[in-house]
Order: sequence, then structure tokens, then C-alpha cells
Amino acid sequence: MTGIKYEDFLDLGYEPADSELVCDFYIEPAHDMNMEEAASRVASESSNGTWAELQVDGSITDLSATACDIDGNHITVAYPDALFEKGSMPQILSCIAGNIMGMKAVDNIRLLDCEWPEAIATSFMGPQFGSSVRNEIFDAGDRPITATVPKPKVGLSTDQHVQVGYEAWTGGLDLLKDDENLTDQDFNPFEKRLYDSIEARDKAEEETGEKKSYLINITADGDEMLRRAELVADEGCEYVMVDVVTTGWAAVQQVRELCEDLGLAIHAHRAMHAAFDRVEEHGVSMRVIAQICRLCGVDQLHTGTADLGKLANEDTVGINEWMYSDLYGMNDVLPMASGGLHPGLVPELVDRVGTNIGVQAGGGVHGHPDGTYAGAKAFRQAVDATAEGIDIHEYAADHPELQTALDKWGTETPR
Ligand code: CAP
Ligand code: MG
Repeated sequence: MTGIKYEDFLDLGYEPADSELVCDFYIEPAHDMNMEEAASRVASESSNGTWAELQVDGSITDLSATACDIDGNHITVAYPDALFEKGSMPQILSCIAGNIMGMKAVDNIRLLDCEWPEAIATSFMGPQFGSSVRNEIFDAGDRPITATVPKPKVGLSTDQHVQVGYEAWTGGLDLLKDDENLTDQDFNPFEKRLYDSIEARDKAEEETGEKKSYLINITADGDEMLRRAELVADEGCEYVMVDVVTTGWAAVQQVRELCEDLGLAIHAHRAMHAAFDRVEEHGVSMRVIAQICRLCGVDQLHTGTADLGKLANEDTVGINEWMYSDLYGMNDVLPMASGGLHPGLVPELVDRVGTNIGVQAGGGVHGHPDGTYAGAKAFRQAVDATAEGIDIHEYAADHPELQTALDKWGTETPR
């Protein structure tokens, strides 16, 4: 038997093995702790230690994590892959973002970044399409795909919702998107919304000659999401939308498995992410949430507007770069820029994050002085001009809907 105690989880000379999951944390030790003591406690509590010294047989320590680097308030912890259930995001997060988030040994702790070893990363399905949706579902060339959300975000009747969608699609937008809190309410029931929206979508495709699609929000309990996804596929729609944080990662993985059979792309809304990632000193970074989403297999994910929009964002550019990066051949994820966008912000947005993105505007389309159809035209005009390298003010000279939007909002960032 051997005794294991906190100090056994610290080895600053240790070099992580390629097979290990390596996590970077920011920590603020409790007042009576130094960094070494706090780091060893983080490694212990997130793997297989506890506060009391334990007498265990030797092999147990093979599952112990090692705090192997301390740099200021940053620590690196290496986790043996045998600690984890391959393919189970809940179990992995119960280790690396579980009890340690509340332990008294640290006043604050934030999981900043993970380096995923091949055996763990490839045990997940990853995205079915990723950014190829831009040209596999749409024929967007090298412009961003465009989306809008009917506003007010909830309360429209199904008929009103569908009419807004028809005007947005015929005004030139690629995607109609449900808002994050629109699911199956009495004023706009899921199934009627699905059937009527797809009917309007088909009409809009005929009229415009352009491919159109619908991000219908299937968010619900796991079984109901699977049922709704089947209905969506039966209607010939290409996507489902899921509020991935509020539904939970296990449910997202279940939906992803079914979407493989149904050939459906997954649009991930991240509502509630800011409960973890907004306070810079504590929680789980959006970078890690994006990594979780890619492994679980979403195709599109909201990652912010590089601080151009109405919501606090962190490192949109860096997160997007990671989502495009090679991960053992796994498909990438298309970033969706959304939140307070309008036509006047499109050039600066593209300047910051490029065109391999989706762009969404709700208020920035339906708040247009001439209504949704004109607002959709204006948003698409701003995207087309920017993708063609034309100044939008010049482009607006013979695109009145864009001119009206620029007259109303200029290039201001709403709050
Ligand atoms: C945007 C939005 C999206 C946010 C989510 C909203 O509407 O529909 O949910 O973009 O934030 O409800 O605010 P507007 P993020 O276009 O009218 O702002 O994309 O940062 O996850
Ligand atoms: Mg919304």
C-alpha cells in the first residue's frame, strides 16, 4: 500500500506524455495557500485525490493528475487518459471543470485551454459538415452566409413568424433562425412553425433561385429533441438549432449521433455560456466551450463579434482560429457572428474575423425603417459589397435599402 497526499500531485519537472489531456488554468490561491499548494490541490481534486491522506495500492496513482508547471497565476495540469471515459463529455468535465470550481484552496479558478490528445479527441464524432456548409448547403462562394432571427425574440404567432421568414429569405438572406428561447410555446408551436416555415422557404427558393434554410430550435429534453430532429429531417430541412449549454453536453452528443443518420447540420446557440466565461478570473473560458462544442460535433457556433456587437465577447479571433485548426482530421466549425450587428458593422467585422463565418442580425434587419424585406436586402448588400471589396458607402449609392440602414445606424455599436 502507498499513501497519497496533495504533494504527490505536484511535479514541476514532469513533462506531459502525448497521450495526456493537458489543461491550463488560471488560479488565485486562498489567502493561506501558496501556488504550489493550490496547484497540487487542483490536480488532486480533479483526478483521484482528496483532502485526507489515503492508503491505496500502487496502480491507483496511475490515474493521478500532475500539476507540472506554474507560471505566475497560471498552472498546467496533465491528466492520464485512462482517467477518462472516452467519448463522454460529461465525465471529462466532471474531472477538469467539476469540484475544483468550488474548492476553498482557490479564491478563483478558470479553465482557460485544453490540449486534447488524439485518443480522447477522436473518441468524439466531431462536426458532420463544419464550415463546408457554406458551399455544401449554400452556394456562398467566399462571402459569409447570412441569417436573421425574427424579433421580438418570442411572441410572434406562427403566421407572423413565417411571414418575417419569407420576407427575410426573399430579401436575400440564406438562413432564418429561431431565437434561443423560442421552442414550443402556445403562441408559436414547434410543429406548425416547422411545416409552415419550410413551405415558405420552398416558395422563397423558387422566387429567388437561391438556396435557403432554417435553423429551427429543437431545444428540449433529450428524447424530445430526437423526435423533433426526425420531424425536421422529414420536412427536408438541412439544420437543427440547439441551445447547447442549457440542454447539456450529453444531450448534444445524442442529437449529434442521430444527425449523422439524418444528414442534419447542427447550429449551436450558446445561451448561458456567460455564466461560466464572462468573469475573467473564474469559470470556463469560451475557448474551452468552443472546444467542447467541436468535439461534441456542432457545425456552427456563436463565438461573438470581436467586440463589435452588444454582448461582451472574449477572444473571438483566437477562438475562431482554433475552430478552423487541424484536430486529427476532425471537421472545423463555422463561427457565427451575432449580437447587435447591422449592415454598417459588416466591413469592420469581416476585417476582424474574415469571411469564413456566418453573420446574424435580428434587430439589425427587422429594425430597418422600411421593415424586414428592406432590412434583409440591406444586410445582404453590405455582405456582398464587403465580400467583393467594395466600400459599402459607395455600394449604397445604388442600393437604397443599404443607404437607409447606414443613415439610421451608421457604424455605431449598439449596447
Ligand atoms: C442576436 C440574438 C442572439 C445573440 C446571442 C439575441 O439578436 O438573437 O441570441 O447574438 O449572442 O437574442 O441577442 P440581435 P452570441 O441580432 O438582435 O442582437 O451570438 O454572442 O452568442
Ligand atoms: Mg437570440
